[in-house]
Amino acid sequence: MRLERTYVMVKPDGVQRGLVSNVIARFERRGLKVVGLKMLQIPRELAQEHYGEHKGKPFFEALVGYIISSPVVAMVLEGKNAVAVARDMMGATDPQKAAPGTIRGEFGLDIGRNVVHGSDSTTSAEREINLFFGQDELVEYRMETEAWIYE
Ligand code: D4T
Repeated sequence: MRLERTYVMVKPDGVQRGLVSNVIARFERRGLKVVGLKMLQIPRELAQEHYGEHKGKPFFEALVGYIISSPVVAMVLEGKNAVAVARDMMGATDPQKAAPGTIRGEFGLDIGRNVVHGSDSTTSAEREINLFFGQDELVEYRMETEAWIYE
């Protein structure tokens, strides 16, 4: 049985600050399986599509400018309840409100530099995975640790 998938991205500030390995390590340690992984510089059109729901909001242009300003690391993670689990691990959108121990709660101070992105629903996850990854870039494989992560 294939478990839930989510789209996660280390944003430009996370890459520039050398936090990529730390962020990925947290998800791996939790038991989420990396099934897609790549670095890219997001084209403006893709950024506008990704953040389409925020079009027209006062922070939209700054948000798009920030996300295309430097490379990001995009990944697809798979696991039981992956969408909610990854969001919980990231903490609140505003790092000032993110709980200590979460990614944003440890690494961020400003909502416009919040280090990571994670899909907020399974519907968004499917949309975002298809925006950033081709089917040939995603892998299906079994990890021997699965029996020790899941009952
Ligand atoms: P992302 O999509 O980046 O993972 O963030 P969230 O899912 O946690 O939060 P969101 O969609 O509400 O916001 C998207 C993105 O916009 C930035 N932002 C948001 C901002 O700069 N100013 C704001 O007032 C808000 C609400 C931060 C995350």
